[in-house]
Amino acid sequence: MKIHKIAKIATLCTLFSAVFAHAQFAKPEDAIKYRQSAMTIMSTHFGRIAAMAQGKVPFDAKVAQENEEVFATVSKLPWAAFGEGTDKGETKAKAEIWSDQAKFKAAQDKLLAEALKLNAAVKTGKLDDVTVAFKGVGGACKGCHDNFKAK
Ligand code: ASC
Repeated sequence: MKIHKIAKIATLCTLFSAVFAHAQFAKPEDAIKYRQSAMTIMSTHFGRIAAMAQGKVPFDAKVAQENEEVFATVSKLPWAAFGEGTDKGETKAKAEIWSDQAKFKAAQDKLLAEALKLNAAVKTGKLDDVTVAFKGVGGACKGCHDNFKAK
């Protein structure tokens, strides 16, 4: 395939994905519900790892891995649902999400980086490793909530 043709296809792919991301949700309230649902799933599965890291339930490496797997996947999802016009309604999302998008993006990247460390930690099967990574992820959750989520 000729280079210019590949470039053309790449451009079209970018355009379509941008349009698709915008058209992913029919209504702003759909986006709000979607991102809140994803956060609920994240919290549920992270919470099961947290319980082990905090010594509230016995450590089970397999259970930690299973929960991390769901957390890792779902933690990629909420961000596309913070589009323009989704700042009003049943949401605690602060205006700063849209007025300081670079900072909000950095907070997402921080979470995804910490989630990668949690992935490595659960694979070692060692509670000490999981505990360290758990704190990293928890800190990323809290940091973002402090800046971007209303009380
Ligand atoms: C959770 C959860 C959060 C974060 C946050 C970390 O399990 O539901 O929102 O951790 O409490 O400080």
